[in-house]
Amino acid sequence: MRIGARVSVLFIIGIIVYSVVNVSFIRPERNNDSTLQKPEEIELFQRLKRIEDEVHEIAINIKNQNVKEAVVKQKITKKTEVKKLYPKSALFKTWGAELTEEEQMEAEKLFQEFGYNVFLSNRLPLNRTIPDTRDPRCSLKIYPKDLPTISVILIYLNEALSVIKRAVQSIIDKTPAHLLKEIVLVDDNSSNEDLKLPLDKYIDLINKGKPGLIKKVRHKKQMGLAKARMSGWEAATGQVVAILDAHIEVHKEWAEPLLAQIKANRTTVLSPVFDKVLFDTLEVIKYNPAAHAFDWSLWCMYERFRPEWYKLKDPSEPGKSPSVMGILVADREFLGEIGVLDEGMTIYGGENVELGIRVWLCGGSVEVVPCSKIAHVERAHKPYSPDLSKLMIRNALRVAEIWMDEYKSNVNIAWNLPLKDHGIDIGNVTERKQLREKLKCKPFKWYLENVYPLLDRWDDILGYGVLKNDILKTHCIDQGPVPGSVPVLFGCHYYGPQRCYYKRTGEIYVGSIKSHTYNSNRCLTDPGSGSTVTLYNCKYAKEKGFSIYWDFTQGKEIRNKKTNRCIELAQGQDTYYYLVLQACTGQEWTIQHAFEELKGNFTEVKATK
Ligand SMILES: *[C@@H]1O[C@H](CO)[C@@H](O)[C@H](O)[C@H]1NC(C)=O
Ligand SMILES: *[C@@H]1O[C@H](CO)[C@@H](O)[C@H](O)[C@H]1NC(C)=O
Ligand SMILES: *[C@@H]1O[C@H](CO)[C@@H](O)[C@H](O)[C@H]1NC(C)=O
Ligand SMILES: *[C@@H]1O[C@H](CO)[C@@H](O)[C@H](O)[C@H]1NC(C)=O
Ligand SMILES: *[C@@H]1O[C@H](CO)[C@@H](O)[C@H](O)[C@H]1NC(C)=O
Ligand SMILES: [Mn+2]
Repeated sequence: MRIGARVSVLFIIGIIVYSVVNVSFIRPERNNDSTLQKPEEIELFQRLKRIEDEVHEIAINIKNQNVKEAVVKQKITKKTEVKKLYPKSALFKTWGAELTEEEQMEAEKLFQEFGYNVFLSNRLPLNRTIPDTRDPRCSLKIYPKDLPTISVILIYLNEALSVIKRAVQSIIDKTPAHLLKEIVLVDDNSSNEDLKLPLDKYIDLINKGKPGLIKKVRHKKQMGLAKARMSGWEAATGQVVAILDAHIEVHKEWAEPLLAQIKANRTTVLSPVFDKVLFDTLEVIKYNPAAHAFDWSLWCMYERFRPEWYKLKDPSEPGKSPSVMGILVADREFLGEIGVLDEGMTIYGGENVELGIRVWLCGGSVEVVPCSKIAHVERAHKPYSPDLSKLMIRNALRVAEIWMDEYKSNVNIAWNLPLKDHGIDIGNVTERKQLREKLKCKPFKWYLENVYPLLDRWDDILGYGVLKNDILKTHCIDQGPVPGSVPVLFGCHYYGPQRCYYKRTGEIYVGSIKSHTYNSNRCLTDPGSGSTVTLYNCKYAKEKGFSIYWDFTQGKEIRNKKTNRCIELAQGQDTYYYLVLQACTGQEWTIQHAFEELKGNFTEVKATK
């Protein structure tokens, strides 16, 4: 797996924050228009798409560079000297040079509304040909004849009509008719007029030829993603359900490999592999298969498969995956038996992780199926700037509370929330906890050991958050300029660059913590001479035998175990305070959140994992 695949979405979002914070050393102001509104008020799907976009942005790094199919032929007549009306618009970066001014205006307007090129979509055939991006071995596979039937559920909110039609067309064209039980369209209360009468007319037209093939479920109010998926599942009657977005086109033979896998074991929950459809040219870009996973903040991300999969040396084979990224295919009844989806999850984020964990712990498994491919349209612009993290936190805490046992505090650590009294309402979890009991699901530890061993368990963390010296409580230890390895004292802003983690081993990480065992953190180090505190990659520093272990209890000094020097503040000639290493004078430090063990009275030791 290529490097890019391991980068989490959080990281990308982090970059935005960190680059402001770190490079220029300006205290970041929180965006006023990003203040949290009530979740119901937030246009759920817009945010869903944003997150997906970011996921796919990362995943483009793992695309096969050799794919060069330009499916989309722009057959717009050449005009001389047309003024570019929107030189800054992402839509016209590589596309649309030959459009008239009128056409540009129409295309830009549609683009602003939908975030992808609806102007072009409206002009492409519904049954356009897309390149076969599968591994060549896929077309050689032979699937059983008597496969289970499939209901395809398409969830949407204010999608462009031509995009939905193309999704439906591709499903009808590329799914064997005797296997396609129905297509269920779930409209989560779109306001788009196109999706009312015009879509109904299209449905009637298709149903005339194939009675009952398309069903429509329309929510009278916006209910959110988990509920939209639930109502699709409830309306479905096929043996297998595929719950998809509506801005997709399925590839040739997409259904058979999924159905064969479920026929072999009905407890297997599957995801196809998504290709990316560029928002401007609607070209299909091939993605290679990867597992779907997450970090401790429960942002989803691509992950390498388990070693066994690589040993097969056959990338057409299904691979076990810690979770799904959103799109899922499962035996309809089995999905019901294990509780379908947690309807207590309000906004996108975490609910796919919840499903993955639940499936694994309660007797099933999750796999990514490379021979089943789906082209998925990315969205370009982000018309709003919501505080995604606020929305994520609630769901992440809910998943942690229900499923993560003694590891649930890792979610608090990842989001830098207090261990108790964080004041975030996670809804009523009684029913889901009862479900877990009823299904006799395994402990979360089993999942970490057997399903997702790459997730670092964070067993030894005793304190986390910003580190402040009693002398100057407005300032915090900060990782300092990046690139660079000199931590500094800086006005507290509480973002990633100032997050510190004190471990039972004595290490102090500075500048956020990595969720995965294959990543390394940066450790506060006493270089032995001079007064400059230094940050080293912990794995490297350990190998080299550097002095990275510190004695610390809450409200006490930070003293190096080997050199006996302390991290302290010293006043320069300019009267400013600087972070230094020196002979201990008894300066006291406080870390923002501490487990009882760090508080020094040992009345309540951190649960051992
Ligand atoms: C697409 O549909 C049109 C009209 O039904 C048909 O003539 C054409 O052959 C189809 N193209 C493909 C690639 O199936
Ligand atoms: C749902 O749709 C109806 C009719 O289009 C509209 O009046 C109502 O405001 C919508 N509700 C939400 C929450 O969008
Ligand atoms: C189906 O998969 C589950 C989970 O991996 C496994 O425990 C079970 O033994 C499998 N059943 C069959 C019939 O292979
Ligand atoms: C939570 O849900 C359970 C079962 O659905 C119910 O018995 C309980 O009263 C609820 N708790 C609260 C605080 O609403
Ligand atoms: C010791 O434990 C108690 C109870 O858990 C707690 O209130 C207190 O803050 C802890 N720390 C110290 C230094 O007493
Ligand atoms: Mn999508």
